[in-house]
Amino acid sequence: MVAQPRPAPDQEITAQAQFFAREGYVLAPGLFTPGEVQEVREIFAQVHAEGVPGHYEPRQVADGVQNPDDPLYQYPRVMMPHRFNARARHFLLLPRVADRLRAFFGTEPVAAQSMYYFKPPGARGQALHQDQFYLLVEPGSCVAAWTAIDDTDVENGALLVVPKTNDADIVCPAVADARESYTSHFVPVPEGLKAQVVPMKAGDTLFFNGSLIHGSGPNRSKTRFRRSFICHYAAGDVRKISGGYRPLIRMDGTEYEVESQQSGGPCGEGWKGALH
Ligand SMILES: O=C(O)CCC(=O)C(=O)O
Repeated sequence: MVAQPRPAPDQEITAQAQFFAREGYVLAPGLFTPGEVQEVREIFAQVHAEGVPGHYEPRQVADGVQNPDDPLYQYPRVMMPHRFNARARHFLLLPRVADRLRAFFGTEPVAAQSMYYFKPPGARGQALHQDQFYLLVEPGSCVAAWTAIDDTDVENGALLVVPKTNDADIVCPAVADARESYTSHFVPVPEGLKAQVVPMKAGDTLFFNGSLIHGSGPNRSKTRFRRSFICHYAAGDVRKISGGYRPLIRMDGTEYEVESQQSGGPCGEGWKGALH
């Protein structure tokens, strides 16, 4: 029998929204069915096999480093798959995700970004950072929906979050340790707070606020990938966002045009935001 999505009673979503408002993140277990997880794996195995110019080019690491010994040289992330793959777009706009986002934003959401990380064995992680630094959503902030496509744990580089940093200022990042992180930006953990690992099962979705400090360590497993489908959203009254995320998409699939953000945010006018 094909597994069906678990019904989501209103109380479950209300409890998730309360936790999200307090801690800056919340786990929605089993939001994607095993069949959907398998479909997502297959979509991106095909993307990897065929490549997609401008969105997925093996042998290019995000920060532009060309090192054939780096596992990310063969398995870089896929950027904006909803722009070329109808099923990726379907998963970006999933009604189950939209229901949660409505509760978290308190209004209708719009979609800004999709990504897929393979994170193969031996791959570096992504140093602690804040998504709103890149998206520069105005007013308010963005929310991520990070869906595990494999079980994740400390060994294969599960996501790390710093609870309660959802109200933290967006800071101009320091330089990350390039041995541990393939991205160069690093936001330190504020005094008195701690980063914690969020182990997840394939199909679980972690929602988190755009100010929340989060990231991941390297995949130290010898054999296990740590694949994830990652989407970003803004509240439907958003007026500005970093240019690369436009046009936004309403959850009914129609386009929603907003202005390009001209403010450089906390790093000043030289920084105009970039896809993160
Ligand atoms: O998946 C990861 O390792 C980190 C992803 C992340 O931090 C992000 O998408 O903002």
